[in-house]
Amino acid sequence: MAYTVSPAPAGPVGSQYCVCKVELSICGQNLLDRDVTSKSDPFCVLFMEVDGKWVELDRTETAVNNLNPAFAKKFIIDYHFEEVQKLKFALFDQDKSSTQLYEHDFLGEFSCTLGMIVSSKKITRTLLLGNGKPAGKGMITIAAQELSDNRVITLSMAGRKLDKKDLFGKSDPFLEFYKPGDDGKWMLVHRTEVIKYTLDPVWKPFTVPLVSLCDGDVEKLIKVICYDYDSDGGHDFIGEFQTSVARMCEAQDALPLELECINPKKQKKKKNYKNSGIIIVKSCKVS
Ligand SMILES: [Ca+2]
Ligand SMILES: [Ca+2]
Ligand SMILES: [Ca+2]
Repeated sequence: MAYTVSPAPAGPVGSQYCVCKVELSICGQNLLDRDVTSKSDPFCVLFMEVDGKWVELDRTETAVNNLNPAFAKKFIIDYHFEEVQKLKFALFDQDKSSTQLYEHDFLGEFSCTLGMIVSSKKITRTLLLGNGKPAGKGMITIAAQELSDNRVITLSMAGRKLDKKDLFGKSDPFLEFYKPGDDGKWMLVHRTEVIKYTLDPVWKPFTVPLVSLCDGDVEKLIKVICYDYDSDGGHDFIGEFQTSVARMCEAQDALPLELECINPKKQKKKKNYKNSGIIIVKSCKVS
C-alpha cells in the first residue's frame, strides 16, 4: 500500500485547546471568629461556574482554631486560556463532622476568574459575606502555580530522637515543607500526616509536583519545619532546617541523608544544645 500522509487531526476546538494544569494554594488572614469558646476551624471550598451555576470542585482540610490558616491541600484545575473560568472560594468554620455546608458557619467568600489569578500569580482580597459586605477583616490569599513541568518528586522521611513536647506522652510529629515565594515569604507546599506518640516517626512516602516544591530549581533552598501536633490546633514547634532537592537527592536507600532539626530559641539559650532531633531523608527521587 502506498504511503500516505494521514490528514492532520481536526483543528483545535474550544476547550480542548491550550489546556494546562494550575495549582492553587490558599491562605486566610484575620478570619471571622465564629466559635464561642475557641477560634474558628476554617476550611475552604472551591466552586466553578458551570452553565450559570456554582458547582463544588474541591475542599481543603480543616485548620483547627486558626484564624490565619495556610491550607496544605492544593486545588488543581485545568486552565483553558481562551475561556472565562469563574471561580468562587468560600470559607467556612467547621462546627460538625457534616459535609453539608449549611451546617457550618460562613466566614466569607471571594470570586474571580482563574485567568486573573494566573496572570497575577498571587492575589490577596477581602472576603465578602452574602450581603456583599466585608467579612470583618477577613482576607484570602490565592497563589497560582502553572504545572508546566511534569516532573514529580517522591520523598520518604523519618525522624529520630525528636524533642518531647507533650506533658503526658511523647510528641505527635508532622512535617511542613516550604519554598520561598516571589514576595520573599515562605509558602507552604506540603504537610505530612501526624504520627502519634513517638519521637522516632516514619512518615508515609509522598509525591508532589517538582515545581510545587522548588519551582523546578533543584538548587533552591527550601525549608522543612517539624511540629508536635496538638488536637486544639496549638501545635508545638520542634525544629527546622533548610535544604534543597539536590541535597536531598543524595539520599540513597542504603545511605539515608540525616539533617539536624534545630530550634533556634533553644540553640541560643542552651550552651550544650546540639539539636532537637534528626530528620532523615530515607529516599528522594525525581521522575
Ligand atoms: Ca462555629
Ligand atoms: Ca474551634
Ligand atoms: Ca502533641
